Amino acid sequence: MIIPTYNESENIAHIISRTRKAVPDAHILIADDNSPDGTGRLADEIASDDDHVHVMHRLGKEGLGAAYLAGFEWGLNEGYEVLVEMDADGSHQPEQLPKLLTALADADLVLGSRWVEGGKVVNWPKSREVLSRGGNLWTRIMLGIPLRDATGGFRAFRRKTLLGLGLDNVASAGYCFQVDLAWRALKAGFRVVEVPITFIEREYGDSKMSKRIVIEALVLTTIWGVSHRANQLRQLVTKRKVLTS
Ligand SMILES: Nc1nc2c(ncn2[C@@H]2O[C@H](COP(=O)(O)OP(=O)(O)O)[C@@H](O)[C@H]2O)c(=O)[nH]1
Ligand SMILES: [Mg+2]
Repeated sequence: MIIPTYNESENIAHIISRTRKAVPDAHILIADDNSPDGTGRLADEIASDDDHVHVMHRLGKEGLGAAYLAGFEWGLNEGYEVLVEMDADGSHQPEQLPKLLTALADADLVLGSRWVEGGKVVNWPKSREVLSRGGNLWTRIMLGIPLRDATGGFRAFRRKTLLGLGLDNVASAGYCFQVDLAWRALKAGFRVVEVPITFIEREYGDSKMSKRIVIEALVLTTIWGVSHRANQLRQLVTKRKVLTS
């Protein structure tokens, strides 16, 4: 399980202990971007007493996407068969991970989903809900994909799925990193399944969401969508030419 952290000193110990209890066999990698609040040091202390906890110290804040890419590379090199993404702030409940892992038996990628039937958000301001629902609607329309929650970050990948996504040229950093990976999985023909989760807004620490992250997501999904549609149109025109000639 890869847990990216930036200034999560109030959450780190609790999320690790909950995760260890919920899925005792799982190994945890904390991918910390040199948090000024000492999250990395706290993680080191926990790791020194627990051989299932590992810590990756990165040089500085580079965004969620970069931290996950580094974490995936580590996990793939270590030979793990399943790699999981989860936030550190308690929004994703490790107690729900077994449900995701069960679904992975018949899937290549399982998305914890707030917006399928049975999924929920708790304590989210209306503005965040509107942003998430709107962002997902936009993504569905632009990319023509059937996913209800393509921006979420509680996910389980099979090793072969990650290896088939072409991670070398992923450049997106914020939410659209999650959209990017889900879309790549669909385009590569992998089975992507959504499982309802209850997302609980953090009690401690601050969200790192910013206007920049939202704009990045909007701009990139639009560019991807337009070029995808242009490709579809080109293929259609070529097919028609072949048929009429
Ligand atoms: N390593 C790393 N982790 C990050 C970065 N930005 C956010 N995170 C982590 O990603 C997870 C989700 O971020 P959060 O701020 O809670 O986003 P929100 O839930 O959308 O408000 C948390 O565990 C954060 O600590 C970053 O730049 N680097
Ligand atoms: Mg959060």
